[in-house]
Amino acid sequence: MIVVLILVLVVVGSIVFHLLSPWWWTPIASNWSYIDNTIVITFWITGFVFAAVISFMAYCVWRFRHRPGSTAAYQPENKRLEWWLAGGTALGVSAMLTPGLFVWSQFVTVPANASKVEVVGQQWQWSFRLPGADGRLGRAETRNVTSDNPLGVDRNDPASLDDVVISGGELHLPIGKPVEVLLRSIDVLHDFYVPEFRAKMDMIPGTVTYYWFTPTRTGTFEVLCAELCGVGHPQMRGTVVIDDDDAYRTWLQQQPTFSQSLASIENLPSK
Ligand SMILES: [Cu+2]
Repeated sequence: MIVVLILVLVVVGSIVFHLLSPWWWTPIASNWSYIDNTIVITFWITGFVFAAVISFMAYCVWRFRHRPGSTAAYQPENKRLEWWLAGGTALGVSAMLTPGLFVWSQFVTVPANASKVEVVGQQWQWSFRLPGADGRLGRAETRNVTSDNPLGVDRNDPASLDDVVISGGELHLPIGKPVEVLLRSIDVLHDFYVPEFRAKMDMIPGTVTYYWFTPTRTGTFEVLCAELCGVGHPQMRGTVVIDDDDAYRTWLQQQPTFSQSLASIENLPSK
């Protein structure tokens, strides 16, 4: 009887813990409520299956407990039951996977009016690059990386010169405007993750991955690296600030362009 009680407590305790848990999601700050919806669907399905399986176990332990004189029946096959189980499992798995396919296609279909921002991961800091007045990011290559040019921006590409490079600092973005995030790594795998944006993606050396989102709330948000990238991985934090339009413009005007930073480095007396 004690086993039955423990099994029932496991079910009830898990549901109560889920409902009362203090470790729920951070309040959302982007358009990706669809991603939350898919996770909620998964919680419902896995939660229902978990509760059903454990409750069935509890029932069997109680119903088929040992009684003197009763013997076990042996039933090696039951076609009907197997069809039900296989069909039910297929249905549950499809219900969990299908919404994800729709959300994924939205996640990587960038709206035409999205502005661009480049995020560069390296052991163990975040850097950012904005396209500047021409709206275009200049070419960048890991082989161009030097201490003066930490993102490897191509100096010979005219589109690079007005780019705004933020090396190891804060990224600001305006509220309510869709932004395409272009992800690059100059050493190992990283993953750009801001929990409030509900969006993340791996950054792979040698290629550019991307997604988009629209910030829906002003505030300061912490960037985490969501891909184990070496001993400094837990310290690989950054900051994204979502501003209203005025504050964003003020901030942007204070940022030096790539050509201005190059000029100030070349004018240093030590060079
Ligand atoms: Cu990392």
